[in-house]
Amino acid sequence: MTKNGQTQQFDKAAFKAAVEKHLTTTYATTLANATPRSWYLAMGRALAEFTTTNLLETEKTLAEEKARSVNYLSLEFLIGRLTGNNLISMGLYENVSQAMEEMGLNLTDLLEEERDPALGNGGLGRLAACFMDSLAAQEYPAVGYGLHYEYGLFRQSFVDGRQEEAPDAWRGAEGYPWEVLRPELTQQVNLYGHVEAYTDENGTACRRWVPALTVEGVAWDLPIVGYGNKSVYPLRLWECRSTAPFNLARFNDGDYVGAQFPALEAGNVTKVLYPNDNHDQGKALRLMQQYFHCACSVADILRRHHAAGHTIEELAKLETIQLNDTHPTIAIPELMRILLDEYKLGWDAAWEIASNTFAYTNHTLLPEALETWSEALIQAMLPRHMEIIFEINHRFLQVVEAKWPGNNSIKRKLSIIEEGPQRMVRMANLCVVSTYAVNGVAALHSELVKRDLFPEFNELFPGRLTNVTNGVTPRRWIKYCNPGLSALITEKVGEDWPAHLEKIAELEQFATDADFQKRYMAVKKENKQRLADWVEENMGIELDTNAIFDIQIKRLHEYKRQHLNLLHILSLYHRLLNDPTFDMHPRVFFFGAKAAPGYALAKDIIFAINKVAEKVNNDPRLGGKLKVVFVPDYRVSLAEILFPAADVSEQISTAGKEASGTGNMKFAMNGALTIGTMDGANVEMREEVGDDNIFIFGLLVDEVQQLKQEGYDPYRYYQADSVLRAALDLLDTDEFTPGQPGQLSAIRANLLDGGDPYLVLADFADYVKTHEKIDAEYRDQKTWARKAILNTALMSKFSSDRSIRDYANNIWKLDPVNR
Ligand code: 26W
Repeated sequence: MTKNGQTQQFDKAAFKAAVEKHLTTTYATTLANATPRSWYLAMGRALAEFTTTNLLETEKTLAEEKARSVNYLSLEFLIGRLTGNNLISMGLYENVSQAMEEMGLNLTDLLEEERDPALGNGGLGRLAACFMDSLAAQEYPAVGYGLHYEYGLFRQSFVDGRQEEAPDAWRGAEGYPWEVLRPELTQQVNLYGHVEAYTDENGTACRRWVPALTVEGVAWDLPIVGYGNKSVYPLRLWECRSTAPFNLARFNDGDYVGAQFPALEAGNVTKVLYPNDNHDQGKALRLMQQYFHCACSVADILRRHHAAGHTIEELAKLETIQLNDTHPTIAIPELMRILLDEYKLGWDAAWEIASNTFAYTNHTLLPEALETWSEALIQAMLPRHMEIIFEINHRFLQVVEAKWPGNNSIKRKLSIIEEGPQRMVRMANLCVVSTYAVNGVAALHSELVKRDLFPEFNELFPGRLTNVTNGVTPRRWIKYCNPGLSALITEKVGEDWPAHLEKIAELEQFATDADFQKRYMAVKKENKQRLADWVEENMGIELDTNAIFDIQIKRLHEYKRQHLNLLHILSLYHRLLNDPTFDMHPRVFFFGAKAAPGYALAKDIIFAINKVAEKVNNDPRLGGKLKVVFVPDYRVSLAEILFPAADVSEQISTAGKEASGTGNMKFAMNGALTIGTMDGANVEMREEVGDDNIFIFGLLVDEVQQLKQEGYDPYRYYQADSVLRAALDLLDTDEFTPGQPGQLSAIRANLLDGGDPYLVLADFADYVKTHEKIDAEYRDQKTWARKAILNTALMSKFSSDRSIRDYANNIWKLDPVNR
């Protein structure tokens, strides 16, 4: 531990004194009155003193070194609890545990006092958090830019099986101990108003934005601590405050304030995270969040750039801006506006800089998730940006004309503006046109981006579209969440695997070692017990850890097919009750998932699973063979208990729909075997572990497309398969909702009469058959252990350290700066 740069100055007595000082002076608590929560807060603040100092010093070094940096712009950073993770990165876990022990406190208990900062919805936000961790661990200069939402993703509870949402005040009344306010970084952000033409002192015709409203962006920094080094990078989150008093004369003048002026207070902009995942709602307040985020971030990037002594012409050389999906796209016209209107650069000079500064990551192919904004909305809120978007499009369409002369249908397809009764701005098209690199997030996904989503762009801009396969941080997702497995790995491969995951490949030689298998499976058993204890304590359901723990945790979405999993459970239920020859190893099916509050079918699926769980868990006829557990309020801190406890990982999306998935990687690292489709990163996981060590089923992407083209008829499968029919028909009875038949019918109706858009029925039979194979193989514990070990050993490709190196080498051209 001492070789870690951040630990060397650890002075236990001074640390204990600092904790006590924060307890009394920061949190106004006496030693006698201190609660576990106040101890946790005081400890957090004492630790944050180290990281704040290192953060400022890292900033200084990077400015002095004139280092090129990446700016990661994301509307979401699903960081999870910071205290435990930062202790590991600082190399202080043992020291602090001991210090607290001496004060009569248990570190593990204190860590439970921290609320999850849930500043993201799911995969995209969690990826951003893993990437920040890997940037810092490898010392690639970086700043993460996001929003300081007052309320994170809603808290979920179940009332009679139905999802209810409650606000998530993640900071608590006392504030979050790890965040530091940076008042000197405050930015002004303009909104609404009009554009005016004027002639400058040189007689040049210029344009400028005359805004109607100004709000303030206040910066909060969270420390991203480099594992085993001295670098600390900021995750800079902007909070919107209304400037008081803002320009009342303009504010009250109807000429300035358009008819669409929203009845909202400026202070509301960063109130709450939008809870949609993969579905674009097009709400004005969301556009305002996006612009607010971009305006603050771009201004801060330029401030840093100039503070380090660089000229604006050098921007693309020293800074790159990665757009995490299209959500921060408005940063592109924002930078163009500043270059044109404030720096007075000509269009070509400005475009040269902007288009060489931005890169864009695409995270989804689902048409309903591809963002478009109405021209009218942008025109009203950001009139100058709308002009600039038109100009970008105008020039781009000339390039299209040169490549495909006279071809209007290609122009219509590629245009940034979608024509129609309501003209819309296509943010993905704007990104592809205006960035120097576009990447998908897994090999298959990136191929589909090129082949199906943007084929003409790929022809027009050869080499721009590429792939960077996602990854996850082994610090949080193995070392922190699975201490038992970590100790075992360290014993076999040495202690530096968390920073060099290639090292775990050395475990392969122990896959057939009987003693190692036993110890590996004993760790799995302990982790299953930890989960079982949580379930018993929080849900009152008793579980047997000899059962197969089969887990599906991810946002609730039709394409992710939790209802396929449900149909399988119903088929088991049916067979256990009706087929005396049917035998199965006991199994517990776990679910964790939040549904977007407006997504009715997703909520119906949650309700159905909960109702089936209620019945199944209490039905003595099943002999305890089948249990269903839907953990409420699935979040990062619960994921940390669930991943290590899994025997089977459910990755069952319709082929072509899941861009990558990252939970799939966390499960496999922790020794769960995957049942999955040939989708997203499952494809590459199969390449790594080999076909024998993963359970692949279902239609391939091309088969899905072909079946749809031929005219898919779900009834055909319903009629041909009696097990499927029985499972589906159970949904139309009152078996799970006694006295109230029809309560679960919406799911059946969607699959049969709604056309089954995600081919659940087409994949059902193969899915069931593959689960039978899992059942058989689990009974041979030695074989299972070997396969589980191989999954851990062969996952090194999926460290987010590798993903970040791919970005740094192939896209950003970024070098590490060691402190
Ligand atoms: C505008 C509404 C909206 C909100 C969120 C549209 C799209 C999103 C995200 C892009 C959805 C998302 O989280 N996508 C997931 O990104 C992960 C990280 O790359 C992938 O692993 C998942 O496959 C992908 O679904």
